[in-house]
Amino acid sequence: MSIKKFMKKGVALALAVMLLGTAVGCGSSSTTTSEAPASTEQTTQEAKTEEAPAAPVDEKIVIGFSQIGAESGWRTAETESIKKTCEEDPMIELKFSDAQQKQENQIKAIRTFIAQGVDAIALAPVVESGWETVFTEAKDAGIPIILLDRMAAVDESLYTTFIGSDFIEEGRRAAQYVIDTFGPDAEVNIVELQGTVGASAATDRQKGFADAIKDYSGYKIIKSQSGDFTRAKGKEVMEAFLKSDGDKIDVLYAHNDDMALGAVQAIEEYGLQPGKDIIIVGVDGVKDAFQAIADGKYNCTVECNPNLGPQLVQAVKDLKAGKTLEKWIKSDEDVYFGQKAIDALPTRTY
Ligand code: GZL
Repeated sequence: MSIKKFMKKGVALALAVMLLGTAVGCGSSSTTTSEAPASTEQTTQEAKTEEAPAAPVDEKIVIGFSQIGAESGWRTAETESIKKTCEEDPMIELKFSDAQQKQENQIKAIRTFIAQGVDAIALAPVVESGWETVFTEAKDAGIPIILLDRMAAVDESLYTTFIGSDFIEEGRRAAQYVIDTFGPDAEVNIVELQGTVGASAATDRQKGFADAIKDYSGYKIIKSQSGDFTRAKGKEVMEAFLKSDGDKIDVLYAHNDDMALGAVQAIEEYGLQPGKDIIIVGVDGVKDAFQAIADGKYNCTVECNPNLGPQLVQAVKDLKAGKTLEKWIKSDEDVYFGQKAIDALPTRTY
């Protein structure tokens, strides 16, 4: 049931309760004032029976969630967080759709959710563009859209809130690790594995990193290409980088750990030592990156929190309760390298 319909039903019920309550209230005010107060429990019980029945508690909140796919460990962790949070909450029903990395599948899923009259639509938009029409359809149907972990390039009026990270800051943090490692006056050749072309996580991580190194003339990005956020593609693209620039490469900056971990394999097969001959910085904070740091094959991971289930469910409940949400519900994150990463490894959840 959409929130709009629920609100109408709720209003009708409230009116009924008021009319009923008034009728009962008129009768009861004479009886309750005349009777000696019973025990608290009994009074409470009497008070309850005099009130109209509460709204039915079995009204589940239905969330339609269009997930991008399962391209990385981070993505899988996000899916698990959302499914687990919903499964554990008796007030929530989750309708889940896996788009297999295709925007057209996400658009189809959104239209299905609209037809089903869900209370809210959650979407991790695979790319930023192409959402205007279907978001307008959801708005016309009175169904709020909650963006998860990536942004959509639409007017703010077409979505309720964005729950996710500051990707520009993540890119900046990755660059800061490199600057702290080599020093501001060093000559540093960097190769960059970009995420999915058109995804806000890729666009902004690239921007944040580039902005942070622009004042250091010795820092040069000598190659930059998309590895589509996957290990396989990250390995393939790194093989090409090594073929063209092998011994010139000082640093690999990857928009996610999965691509960087694929690149670690390529670097080893090429005959260099990942983490030593080539310094490696990724984003996400997946457990395998922490393990690679502990193994001396990786240097730094900038955390990006995928555990958005609790924030999503809370946001939908707040919406249903008529609350106004912040336009951006930002995730708190950290940067891990060296002994700090090794110490955190046993506690990592994804
Ligand atoms: C970030 C998310 C990105 C991750 C990747 O919020 O969109 O997509 O960094 C994932 O691992 O593929």
